[in-house]
Amino acid sequence: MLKITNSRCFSLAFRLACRFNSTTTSASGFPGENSDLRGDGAIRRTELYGSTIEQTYSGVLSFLRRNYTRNLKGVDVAVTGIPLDLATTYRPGTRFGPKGIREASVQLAELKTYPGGLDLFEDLAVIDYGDCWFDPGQPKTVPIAIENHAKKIIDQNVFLLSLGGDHYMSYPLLKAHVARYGKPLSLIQFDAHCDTWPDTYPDSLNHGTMFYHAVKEGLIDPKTSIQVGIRTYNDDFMGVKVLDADWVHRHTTEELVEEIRNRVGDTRTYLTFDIDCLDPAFAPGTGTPVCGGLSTAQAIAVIRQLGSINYVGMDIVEVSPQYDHANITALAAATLGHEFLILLRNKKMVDKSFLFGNH
Ligand SMILES: [Mn+2]
Repeated sequence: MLKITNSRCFSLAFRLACRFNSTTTSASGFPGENSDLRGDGAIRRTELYGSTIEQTYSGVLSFLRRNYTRNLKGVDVAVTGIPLDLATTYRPGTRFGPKGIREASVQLAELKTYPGGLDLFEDLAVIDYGDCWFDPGQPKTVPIAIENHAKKIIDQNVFLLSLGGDHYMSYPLLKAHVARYGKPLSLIQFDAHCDTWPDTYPDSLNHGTMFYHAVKEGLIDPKTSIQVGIRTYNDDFMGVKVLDADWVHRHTTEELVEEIRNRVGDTRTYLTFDIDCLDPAFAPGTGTPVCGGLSTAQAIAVIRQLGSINYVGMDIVEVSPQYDHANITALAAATLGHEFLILLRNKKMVDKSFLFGNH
C-alpha cells in the first residue's frame, strides 16, 4: 500500500505539471510505468484503501473509482445505485441516474479534498457495490427487491449511500434502515417537493407520496424531521418542519444549519437529498424541476456544516441525465456524495463517532 501511495503522490505532481507542460505527457514520462496498477482500479485494485493512477476521462466507472465489488469485508461505506424510474409522475429517466453520477464522480477522485486537503480514501474504506437488480416489468416486486438489496449491506454494519433513481426508492430504503436501527428515524430532506401528499393506496409506486406513508407507518418521526428547499404546495405537511426555498434565501447558512440541528438533535437520522432541491439553473437534469431553488454552492455549504448529525443512511435521488446539460446535475450529485463521505471520514477519524464498518 505504501508503494501505491508514494507513486500516487508522484503521479499527482506529475499530472499537475502536465497541465502546464504538454511535452511531458508521453507514456515514458509517467511514473510507475511498469506497474500494473495504472487504470481501471475499480476492478483491479486489491486494497480497500488508497487510490490508483487513472486517466480521469477513461476506464471502468465506479463511484469515485472505488473498488467495484460485493465483498463487504472491512468496508465502512458501500455506495449502491438504484436505477429506478417507475414511480415518476412527470418525466422518466432516473434509471440512468446512477450511471450518470458515477461518470461525473471520477474527476473528484483525482485530488485531495477541498478545502481540507484530506486523502479521503486513505482513511475511509468505501466500495461501489453496483446497482440493485429488479425486474421493471414486474413493478410489484420492485419495493421488496430494493429493501432486501439494502438489508444485505446494512446488516453487515456497513453504512449505505444510495444513488438514484426516483425518490420513491427512499421508502423501501427507510424500511431497510428501520429494520436495523429501529423506528422512528428522523428525516432530513432536501427537496423542492414535500412528498407527503395523501395517498389512498399503500402500494402506490409514486415518488410524491412515500413520506406520507412513512409518517403514517411510523418509519419517520415528523417531530424530529425537517424539509429544506420546498417550493410546492401541500395542505398538510404532516407535522414535518418545512423551511421552504424562500426561507433559505432569506437566512444564512449558519441559521439553516442551526434549525436542522435543533430539529433532529442526536436522534438516528436518514438524510435524503433530492437533486431538484437545487434550482433548475444548477440541476436541469431531473424529472420534475421547480424554479427558485438552492444553488449548488448553498447546498455544499450546508452539507459541510452538518457533520454532527447522527446519520444512519443517506441517498441522493432524481438525477435524470438525459435532461442534463454538460453533466452539471450529475456533477452536483457526485459532489454532494463526495461531501457526505468527507463528513463520514471525519466522524471516523476525528470525532470517533462513526459506528459502522465490519472490521
Ligand atoms: Mn423532489
